[in-house]
Amino acid sequence: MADLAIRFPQNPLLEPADITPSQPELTVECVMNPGVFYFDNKTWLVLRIAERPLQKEGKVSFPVKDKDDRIKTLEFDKNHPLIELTDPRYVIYNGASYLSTISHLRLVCSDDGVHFYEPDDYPTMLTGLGSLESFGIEDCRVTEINGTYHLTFTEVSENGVGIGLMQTEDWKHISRRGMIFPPHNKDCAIFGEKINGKYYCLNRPSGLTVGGHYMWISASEDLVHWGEHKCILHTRDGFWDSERVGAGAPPIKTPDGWLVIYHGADSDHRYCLGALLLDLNDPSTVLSRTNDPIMEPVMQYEKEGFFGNVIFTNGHLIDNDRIDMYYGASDTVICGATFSIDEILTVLRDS
Ligand code: MAN
Repeated sequence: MADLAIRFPQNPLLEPADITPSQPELTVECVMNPGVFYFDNKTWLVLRIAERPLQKEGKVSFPVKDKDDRIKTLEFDKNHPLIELTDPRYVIYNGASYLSTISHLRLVCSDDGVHFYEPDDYPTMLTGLGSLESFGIEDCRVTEINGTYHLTFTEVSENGVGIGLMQTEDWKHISRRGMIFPPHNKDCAIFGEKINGKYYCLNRPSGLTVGGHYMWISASEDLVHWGEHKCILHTRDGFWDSERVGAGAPPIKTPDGWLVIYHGADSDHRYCLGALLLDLNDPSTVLSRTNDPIMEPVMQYEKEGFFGNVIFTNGHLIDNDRIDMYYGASDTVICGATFSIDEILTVLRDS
């Protein structure tokens, strides 16, 4: 099947050189995986900025936060016998895993959806705080429900990887609601309205021995306490989504059902996007799933970078039939693409 995405001709829209580091001693390595929302007649992105100190010859160094939320740097010899550096995203020392960069979230806005800037009159930086975010916060999804914006994002620390929640109405006062799903869980997308009186979200716990990186759905009365967990989507042997699957942005309501754009990765960590259709009244029922990706890494900026062959999305805006999707390419830059909802639904009807 052909790639259904029409990429923005201006791609990449944002790259590390466009971003001011959060601290003078850090370098921005990646600007990626933005949450997206519409507010005050503008398109806003909640960027994920990944930073580390400038790397010295023969050494590997990375930042973590201490118990007072101050950045400290850990540095090791690259050829230290206890160091493992097989994946650029991680540093393993003496059996303990760290991230090679620390991420924070940064707000930018745009009048045309293509040129983004940090507004002066808003707090634009959200950094990890406390013992559950000492390795940073990542990959924010934004769901607006009746004027309140709900931010779900990955919280990383030596305790594991879980899902945090923040809420705001005006983007000036943001309240932190803490961890809503404990480790290991990520990729949390809240539906934009109640279904049969309850809130729902997609999330992605990971089974360590039995199970896998599968998509789940959970329900809540208050968006903070979640239950009625159900596993709705497995990986598929021999397919492009054979190793992991995870929801993208909040599901899109269509006459056919809830449309979910999701990421799938294979054993080579190649990340593509596919689509799912969930029942409108019972979103734990999967009605259809695309066999082939609807978007694959093909452009140079999607194939090469900090971690190549990755298309990862967690944000979009909807305008009638058009999806304006923003995505991280190769975990390095931010790009945009449009889809037609109708075209995706046609493929789902035939799947
Ligand atoms: C994980 C997450 C994403 C990242 C991909 C590819 O799924 O950390 O943020 O984009 O891996 O590295």
